[in-house]
Amino acid sequence: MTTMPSKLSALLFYFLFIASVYSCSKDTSILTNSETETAQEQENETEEETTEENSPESTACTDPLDYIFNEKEGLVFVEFENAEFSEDWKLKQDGYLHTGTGYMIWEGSQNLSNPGTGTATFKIKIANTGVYQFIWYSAVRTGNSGTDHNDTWLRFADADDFYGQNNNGSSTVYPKGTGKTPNPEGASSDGWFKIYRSGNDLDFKWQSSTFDNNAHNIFVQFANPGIYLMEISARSSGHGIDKFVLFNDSMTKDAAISSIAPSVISCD
Ligand SMILES: [Ca+2]
Repeated sequence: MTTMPSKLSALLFYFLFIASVYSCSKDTSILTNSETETAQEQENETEEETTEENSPESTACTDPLDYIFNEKEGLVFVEFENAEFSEDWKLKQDGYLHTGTGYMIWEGSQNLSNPGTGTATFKIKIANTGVYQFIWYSAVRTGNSGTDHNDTWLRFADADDFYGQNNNGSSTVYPKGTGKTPNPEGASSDGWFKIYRSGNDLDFKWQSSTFDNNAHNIFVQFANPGIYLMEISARSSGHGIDKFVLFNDSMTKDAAISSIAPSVISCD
């Protein structure tokens, strides 16, 4: 065993001590920076997760083509403008009573005999099965006659039944093209009913009738829970539609049309 001169030994010890202190100090500094970054990253991740969790519906539910209107307690209440419309349907917000973001009006050519032009589709999710009455809130916005510019085509092709019935229930009619009879007087084709409002009070009101000069109310039967398609297509120019309801016999017509909360919209 060799012995180091005491002066050299002391110098070496001093050097090692300094190196050690410097090293520790540096490690501490790195650790602190590293911890800060990690904490910042975690904070960012938390913010991102919170944002994603808070807004899945608002980010996913911006396209009207994806909208599903959810029936609740026997009622469906939809703002008519909440669908994808072809270009000749116009959204209006002028001085007529309406709710939501406005009402839609057909400004294209008339399609008095042929449904299928200027279509829009609404997906209705039914939980409570049964028969629902259909009524929309519409207005004559062209001319001064209550019998012109007062109708639009309507079809429920995948429902279990779709028919018109007079007030006392003594007459039931089915759209032409379904194979079911009898059919209404007036225009009907390929499963579509012409749905009109009548009277010379031209402003918005709740009425949906079919069968010329013999008003029949409109009913739809949904036999199973699920999503059904409601289609509209343009007939009269100048017919404005603001909203519609479907309601079953658990509520009155007055209760349905005085609803103020639209059906919850979910998405595909
Ligand atoms: Ca509306």
